[in-house]
Amino acid sequence: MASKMHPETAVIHAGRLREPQGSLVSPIYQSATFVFDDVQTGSARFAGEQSGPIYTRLGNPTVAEFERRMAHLEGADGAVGFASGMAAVSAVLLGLLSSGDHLICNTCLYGCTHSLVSEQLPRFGIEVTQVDFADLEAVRAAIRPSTKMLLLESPVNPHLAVYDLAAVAALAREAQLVSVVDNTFMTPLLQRPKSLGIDIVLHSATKYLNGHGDVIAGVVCADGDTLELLRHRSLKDIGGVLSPHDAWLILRGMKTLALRMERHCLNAQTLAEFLESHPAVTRVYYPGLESHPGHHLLGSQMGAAGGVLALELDADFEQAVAFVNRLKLFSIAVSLGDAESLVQHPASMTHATYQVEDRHRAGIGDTLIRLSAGLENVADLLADLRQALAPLSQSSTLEEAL
Ligand code: 4LM
Repeated sequence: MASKMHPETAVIHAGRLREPQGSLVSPIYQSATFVFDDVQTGSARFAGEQSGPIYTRLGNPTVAEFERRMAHLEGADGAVGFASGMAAVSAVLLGLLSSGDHLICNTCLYGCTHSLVSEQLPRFGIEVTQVDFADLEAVRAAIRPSTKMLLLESPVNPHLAVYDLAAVAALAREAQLVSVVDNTFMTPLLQRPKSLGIDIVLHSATKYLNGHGDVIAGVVCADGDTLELLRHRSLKDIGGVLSPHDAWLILRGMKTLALRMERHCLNAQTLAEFLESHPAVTRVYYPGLESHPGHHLLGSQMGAAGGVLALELDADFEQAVAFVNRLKLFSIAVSLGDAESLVQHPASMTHATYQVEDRHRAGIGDTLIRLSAGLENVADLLADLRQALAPLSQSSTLEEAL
């Protein structure tokens, strides 16, 4: 039954907890520890000879329901929930790489993933090379005998570059490397990297999966022995455990994921088309636009273009800041994938972790502005953008007249 479910059904039903009272909605197992009938039972559970909960850092029924649902949706053997998206990223890197290993990752990544790979991993003797994954020959050339893993996001935070994941997976397989994709911007409803040959898929569940801006969480979907390493090394020993209450909130949020993604994508597409045609806007970054270099991957790699877009204005830094400050309906806040539309300035916020040269090399301009299209009526969002852009188009009309 489970494997035949459509994704819209699976976000509601896959891996459901069978609860003895028959409650429709799964209860929250809000307990740090679990009672054993006798010492033999406890010992058998610790030894892995008997299944059953022990202690929530080692596994919890509510968290396990979220993990089963995610594993089903991503087409993985299993999944492991973590306390944040960064806990999920670090669980993969610290759990699977060792001193002397080499990692190749994209030049542009979420700001804290960038600081994790560029500042923290070298402290543990893990070497890192950052390469633009648009150039797979450059990725191939960066491979060394000690290279173990490829890591990228697609679409990339914050400028929505898109990479050919099937080609990345083929390269990883050929060179016997583990491929890891951060699928946060897409969710498994819009992109399933494992179906393209990628080994490990992770998410910040803080974003679309939960969707309501009230939880910080992460999840890693993987197969076989890797799952065991993530559970035992990363979760048990490093300890970034997802709380049962937060897992329950994400499960509740996920029931509307399909509906929400549809509206996020529709709103983002409408905003991107409006902005692209506006005289005060010089560039719009959104894979749903024909002008986007990754547009051809829509419909094959990606089911839709997602709810995040970015733009550059025909304006200097102060004017760009003033534009953002004029927005009323878009809240100035980091994060994405919430019901509320959000706007932020990557260079000084989500990607402020970059050295200026590295940020420019990653394609993140000083005046780049990122929007997360929420679930509001798009006419209201358009009106907000229009009023905030108006002073800029008035000045460009004036310049043209002079
Ligand atoms: C943001 N992003 O961009 P936690 N992977 C990706 C992300 O965008 C993020 C994380 C991991 C933003 C947060 C402030 C692609 C986060 C990290 O924040 O640790 O759940 O996820 O606005």
